[in-house]
Amino acid sequence: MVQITVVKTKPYADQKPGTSGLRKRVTVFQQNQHYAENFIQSIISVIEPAERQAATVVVGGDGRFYMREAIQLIVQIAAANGIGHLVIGQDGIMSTPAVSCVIRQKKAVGGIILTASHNPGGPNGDFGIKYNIASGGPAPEGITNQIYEVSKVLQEYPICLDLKADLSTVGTQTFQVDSFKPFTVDIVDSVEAYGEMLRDIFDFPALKELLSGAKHINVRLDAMHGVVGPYVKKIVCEELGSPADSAVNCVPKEDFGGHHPDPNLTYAAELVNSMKAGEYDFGAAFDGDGDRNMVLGKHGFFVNPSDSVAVIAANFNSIPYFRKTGVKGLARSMPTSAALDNVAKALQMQLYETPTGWKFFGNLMDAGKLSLCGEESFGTGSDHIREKDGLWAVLAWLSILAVRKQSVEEIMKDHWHKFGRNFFTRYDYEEVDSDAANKMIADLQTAMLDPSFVGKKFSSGDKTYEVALSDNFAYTDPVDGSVSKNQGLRIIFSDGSRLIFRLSGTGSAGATVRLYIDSYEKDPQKIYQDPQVMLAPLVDIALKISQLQERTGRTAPTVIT
Ligand code: VG1
Ligand code: CO
Repeated sequence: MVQITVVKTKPYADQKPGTSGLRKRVTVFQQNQHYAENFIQSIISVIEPAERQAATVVVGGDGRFYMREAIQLIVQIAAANGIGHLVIGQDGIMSTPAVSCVIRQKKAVGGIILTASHNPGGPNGDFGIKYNIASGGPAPEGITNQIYEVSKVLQEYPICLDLKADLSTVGTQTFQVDSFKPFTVDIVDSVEAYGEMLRDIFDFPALKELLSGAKHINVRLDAMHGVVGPYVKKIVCEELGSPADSAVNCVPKEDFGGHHPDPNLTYAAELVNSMKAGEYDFGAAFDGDGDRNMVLGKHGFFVNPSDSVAVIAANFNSIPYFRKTGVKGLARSMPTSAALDNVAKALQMQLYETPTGWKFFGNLMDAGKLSLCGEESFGTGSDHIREKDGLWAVLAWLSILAVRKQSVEEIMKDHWHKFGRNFFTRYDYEEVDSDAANKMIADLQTAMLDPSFVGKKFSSGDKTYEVALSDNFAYTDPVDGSVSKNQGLRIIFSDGSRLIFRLSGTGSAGATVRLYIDSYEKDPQKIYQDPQVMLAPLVDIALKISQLQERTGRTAPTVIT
């Protein structure tokens, strides 16, 4: 019989979940007494006590430093709160999309994901905890607010200090916990359920032919030492026959080899460089927890994520899942370029524009209004689960290559010809002084919301843009009517070009300022231009209006996408 101890604690004021979970430096979790315990208890507190004995909760993480300790705390605290059943990935490993899949498959009440996603790891890096609900999707604001409210007043939590689960062996462990029904912990293979799901979505024989048949293409997949390594190895290499050396950095590491596990042109430079020689036809990288993807063509031809989801939408017939279910609607986050809107118009599909963060897509999917969506931040996915899904996006692209028998570059260029091109760039200024960033945004908002701002003209070089609309984006969920305000400052010019400013909700130190620029061009003479050249006047105008450089002391962004 395992005893329950009630531990006295003091609440923390800073456990408000951000865009996707609570993210802090590892040292914050380690050095503050009961910091992780408090947050875990706050999550479990939102599960109705009457439901707990019959409840299943899924637990998994991206393998980063401190994950194992956190999982043991979850086991001990869940048991002491009367949760009946946990399902945990072997060695704690489970990608974010796989957790979403397993929550749905097991009809769990929710899942806890140990990850700070694309943020660096290791003893001096970041740690994070996300909570997903029964649909498999990230907890919506209503729930994260409840978690936050509990965390601000928490005085004690129950814990089974003597309980320790063996995470390494697949199988069921049963514990007798004081006054409750037996508590069971199921350790499951990290890949199996997810792999099975993909087999139902895609045409595996066709993908196998593409990757290992007589006329196969060569791919290079970079797991960046994140969680997706075992999934790529098992599914793409073992099952679809891609050579073992086509997948690199596939062993999850606690510190991601010292890098940012962030699939963009800056942090996935190793992949970009290895693609340049032209040895590979297709390349992809994933983030720490496996929900993001970056797609590259031969010689490193870059597919912007905003274009990626538009291409998948335009070619949905290449994917058996969509042929079966049809495409019920499309969606993108507000800062994502309007490339998807053009496809929606052409195919006469409904297009939803949501705030940043995957949690806003869930209700639309549950209501049968949305099948395919994406974010500019390298997130692409569908209603097969309720998270963005890196490997799914890669198999979606490979399915299109298999059907069209064209290169990534040909498919992309053909798309721009047909639909026109949305030139898009995002500038990230990381770890800026918080006060300076907040003040810049506040002052910009004051200036932008002044009625005289609409109609103002801004020029750079020979380009002039006139403001047609400026606001702080607010979203009313069409399904439950909930309203989310302050989701980003946007300036829309009369030609449809957009400037967007927002502060990141996933950083762990200081503030990250994001500037997004989207501008449409349909002139076939201009669609192959370099986005940085095309967008230079708008960048210039954005920096002028916001005085970003003067206010933050940054002359250049940390990352350009
Ligand atoms: C960022 C991205 C957002 C994404 C979120 C979580 O949020 O902009 O599009 O959904 O990260 O992605 P923010 O608030 O920093 O801009 V993940 O892969 O880090 O869970
Ligand atoms: Co992620």
